[in-house]
Amino acid sequence: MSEYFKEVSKIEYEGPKSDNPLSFKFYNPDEKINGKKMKEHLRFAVAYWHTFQARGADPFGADGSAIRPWDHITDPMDLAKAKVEANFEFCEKLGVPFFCFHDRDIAPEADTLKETNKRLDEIVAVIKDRMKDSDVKLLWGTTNAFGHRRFTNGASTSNNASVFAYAAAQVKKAMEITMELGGQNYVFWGGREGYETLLNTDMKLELDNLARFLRMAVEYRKEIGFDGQLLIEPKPKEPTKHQYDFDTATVLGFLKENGLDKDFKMNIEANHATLAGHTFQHDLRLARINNALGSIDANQGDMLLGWDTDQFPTNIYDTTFAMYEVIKMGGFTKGGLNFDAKVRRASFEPIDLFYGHIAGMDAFAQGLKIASRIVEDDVFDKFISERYASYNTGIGKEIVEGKVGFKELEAYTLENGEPEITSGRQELLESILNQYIIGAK
Ligand code: XUL
Ligand code: CO
Repeated sequence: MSEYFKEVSKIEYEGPKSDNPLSFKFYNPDEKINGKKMKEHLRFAVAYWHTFQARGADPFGADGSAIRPWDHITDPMDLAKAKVEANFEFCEKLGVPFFCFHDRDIAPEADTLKETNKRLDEIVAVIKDRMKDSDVKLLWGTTNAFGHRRFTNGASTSNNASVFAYAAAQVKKAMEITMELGGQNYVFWGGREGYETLLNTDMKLELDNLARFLRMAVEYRKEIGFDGQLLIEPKPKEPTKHQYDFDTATVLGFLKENGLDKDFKMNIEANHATLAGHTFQHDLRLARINNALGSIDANQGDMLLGWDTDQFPTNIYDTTFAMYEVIKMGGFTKGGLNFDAKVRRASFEPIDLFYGHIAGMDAFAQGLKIASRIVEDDVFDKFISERYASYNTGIGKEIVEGKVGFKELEAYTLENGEPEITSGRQELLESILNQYIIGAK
């Protein structure tokens, strides 16, 4: 077995004051937070595509800048096998318990679907074999039905029925291998499921076909007995101008409209939420209160740029708010925190892959610690319940219980006159939050 990251040994927790860049400052996997180990709260995953496939390319440098320890391997299948080894070594050295992949990340596409599936089987066998002596597991699998030119006009929302069929065949196989590898979830990210112009688009048919496609996936999941969660990952734009799975609210409505809301949960990505004009926490909250928060793609965007920069998450406010939602939903069941994040083009050395993940893991460990103190002290929830106390008694209670209508409310208002309103205290709450963020509380 080859070792790809020779300069790195197992990353250990050394505490907040350590100067060792290859150590955790805050992520202490076995430390208990509210009776549960950090590693069980956080359930980190490495994204195969960013870590083992991405080359630091951009529209002005398509060749990429990355230097990788497998660059000397030229045969595509040998390279795919090398990346399996590199993945397990990387996850084990970081102590990351999961990884995630698209079908085309783990095995290169061949000339025919039959040949491509054969290649997948060969690599799946290698992964399965390696899993035997490793604790590293598969968090989720997905399909790349957006990269190949056949998907230029979409996959399940393509104008071409044969493309719809191709995508279905691909999801079928990807779901099978996800199940074979013990994957705990299967993700649908829309890829090119959207459109550029209504001058050439039958929007109604495309949306109906998307629902038909998801229904087929639900049926096939049942048929093969896959017990992983099915997740939809919303994103508002990029690659298409109008992505159908715009944000959590849109997806929830779509699922309800099509009777699919019991079958799917959400995989919320930070950078996708912000591209939709929401905060990360907004989408997490909306999913949580609808019992639909399945898993998280942990990254962050650049607020000055309008595209999906997929940076490693280092913003402690965001990781705190995210872990607040996770704690409030009672923790992940099958989901986790997948680093759908890539190192910058200028961070081209293999070691940067470690620095990126360490930064993200430490930021989420801090977020977890801070959020759990906030939950424990009941700071904001207490304020919120007092703020809405008028709905607990009197007319408020009657509104909530559906006992009054417009006529009764008019009579109430005529009798009681002008309502007394209260301050929202936003600035006070923000400064209390800062006390938690800096660790004073
Ligand atoms: C694209 C994105 C994908 C999905 C999986 O923006 O986030 O990598 O997470 O297809
Ligand atoms: Co993602």
